[in-house]
Amino acid sequence: MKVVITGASGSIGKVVCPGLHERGVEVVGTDVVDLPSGIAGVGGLDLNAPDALSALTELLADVDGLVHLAGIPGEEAWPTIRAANADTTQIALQSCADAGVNRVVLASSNHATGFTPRPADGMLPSDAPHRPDSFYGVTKATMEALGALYVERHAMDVVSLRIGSFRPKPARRRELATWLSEADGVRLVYAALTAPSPGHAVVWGISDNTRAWWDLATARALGYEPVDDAEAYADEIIAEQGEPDWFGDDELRLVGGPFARRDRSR
Ligand code: 15L
Repeated sequence: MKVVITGASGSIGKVVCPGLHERGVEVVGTDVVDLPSGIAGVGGLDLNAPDALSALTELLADVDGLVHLAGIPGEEAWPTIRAANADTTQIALQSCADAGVNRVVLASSNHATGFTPRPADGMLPSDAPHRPDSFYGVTKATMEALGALYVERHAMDVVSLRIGSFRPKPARRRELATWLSEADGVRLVYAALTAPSPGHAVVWGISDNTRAWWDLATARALGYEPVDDAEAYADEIIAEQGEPDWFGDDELRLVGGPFARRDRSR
């Protein structure tokens, strides 16, 4: 399998590119900045440039899939984040349609649903409706909607990953539930690339965390088998920050945690 990965120099790309390569996937990385050494591909490719569509389409010849990780990973002014996250997603999907690439994995985010409260009991399904907590979250909701459109129009398979907290290790109480380990991140992207005919699947991207409340059933249905559990860090985190109140504290009770604040103007 050969895949193009946008945002190859970003925090997720730097892990996923070598991780997929180790699994036998031929990886072609792209990024607006230079690529890290060891990642093959094209640096300096700006997906907002006027020739981005043709440049990416050309790169996608003879490729089996695209993993779109490029974008800004947090809140920004609307024109900036719309261009970086929403416009580039449309370019990525249209390039795939033009090049005949039928499998796309999109790096969505939990922040597309950030104002969603924890259910009184049970798990929150991965198709929880959009309740974005930021302009960033709106661009991720848009990303998922664009994915759905291209599945309908072009019979593509698009998997949108509502990624939690992708870090080497969890550091805050919220991350006891939302952590996605680096190794599980690679497992998830690999499953999204290889699952037979998912259509448009929207799945949570977290590890097998004991304290998770986001339902991994749809991710597991793709073949994702997470191995890591943030619980390994629970004693350390709780000793430092105190016992979490999962239904009282907004940072723990709402999907988007610190992003889901009503007092933010942008
Ligand atoms: C995200 O989508 C962000 O890119 C990342 O910086 C974290 O804030 C993460 O979500 C999270 O929710 O922990």
